[in-house]
Amino acid sequence: MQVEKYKIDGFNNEALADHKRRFEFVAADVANVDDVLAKLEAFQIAIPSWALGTGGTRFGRFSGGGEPRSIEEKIEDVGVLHALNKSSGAISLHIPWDVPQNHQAIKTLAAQHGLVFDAMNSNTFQDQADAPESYKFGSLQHVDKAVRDQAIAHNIEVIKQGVLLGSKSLTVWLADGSSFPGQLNFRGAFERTLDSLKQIYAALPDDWKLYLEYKCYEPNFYSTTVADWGQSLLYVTKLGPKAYTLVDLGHHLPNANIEQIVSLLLMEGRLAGFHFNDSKYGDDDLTVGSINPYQLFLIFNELVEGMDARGMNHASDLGWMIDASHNLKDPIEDLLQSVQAIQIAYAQALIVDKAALQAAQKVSDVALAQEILQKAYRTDVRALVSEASLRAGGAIDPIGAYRKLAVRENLIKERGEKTVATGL
Ligand code: RM4
Ligand code: MN
Ligand code: MN
Repeated sequence: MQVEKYKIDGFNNEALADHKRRFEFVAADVANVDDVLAKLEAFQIAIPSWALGTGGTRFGRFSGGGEPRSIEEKIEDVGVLHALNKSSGAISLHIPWDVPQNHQAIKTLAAQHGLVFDAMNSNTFQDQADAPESYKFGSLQHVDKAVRDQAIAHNIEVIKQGVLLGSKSLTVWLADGSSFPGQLNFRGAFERTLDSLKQIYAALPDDWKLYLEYKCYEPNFYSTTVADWGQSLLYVTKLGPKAYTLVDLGHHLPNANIEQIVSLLLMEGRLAGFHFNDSKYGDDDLTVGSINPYQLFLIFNELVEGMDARGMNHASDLGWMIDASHNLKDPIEDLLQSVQAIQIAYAQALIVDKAALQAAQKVSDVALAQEILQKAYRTDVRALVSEASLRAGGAIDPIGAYRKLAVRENLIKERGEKTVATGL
């Protein structure tokens, strides 16, 4: 299904007067408002193909109605998101959950919805029915060369699929590690993993990047072979200039200072980009901004500051992706909320008075520095985000429009009440 522009316009007309009043109120206080709006309009956040169905936990899965049954329907759902917010212009595929059969047809369909293909994700954390080797004891780290070779070949196959779709990056997340002390020789596991990664890296086209994600625990509970940003950085430094460290917000130990990690990775030119989500306890994959929006703002503050220091393009020089799964909510509504939370944090970071902050830092005026950051954080920038969406042809209030236009009801009519998407 497609959300027609005239329907969005109709919805916007009703909300326009109220929106204008709120927009003018906040815009009056923002010196660089046109610059902020242009940056917000340019900023696109990729949607992972596995987030469009209702995610499960290890205890169960409660599928919702009208879930996409195929890669084509997943593209349509991202198309719905993008039509409403004009900021979800890319899709990130997980192989083998979503394997395209006809790449040209898939590319054309995506283009019809204004979408491109973002990073490709390999999967060596689940066994596939037709695969001879098992990943029970790891993939790229495995002691058995036959298993490593299978995992390497899979990653190279994912690159090939991505080339056909116009993607430019491969994200490698490894479940590899150990669950009990003594199970693994850490140095041996590192060396085997590095060797496997080198073989994958060698298959990367010149204009591709390899994103190496880290995660402190789970599914292994004692050690993870790419456990933290230091370990990821060690691998990518040894691999070469096309390898970068990917930060997934949920992959840290509690209370980690993620904004500092981001700042230093950027300084070293090794930050790949993000998997956005939020969490309370572990890798909870909750809606972005639902638990700790202040942390998200602080991360964006470092991103904007660090990218500007290196003269980087905010929209295109890093990979931006949501990595969340929705156990309770309508996945499309949840993704709309996540994208909006990212835009809010980004807009707030853009309106930080950087000159004043630097001046306060120079004289160690701690209280003033805090005031400057919190002034931006406490500004209600939602009308700026709405204005950017409106100017780009999207909805003033994407979730309101989604509900008013009864998109889910229509999807259920089209696809049925009992459909199950591939994914987690
Ligand atoms: C992992 C990690 C990966 C994602 C899988 C589904 O925890 O975040 O990026 O692909 O989950
Ligand atoms: Mn992730
Ligand atoms: Mn994760």
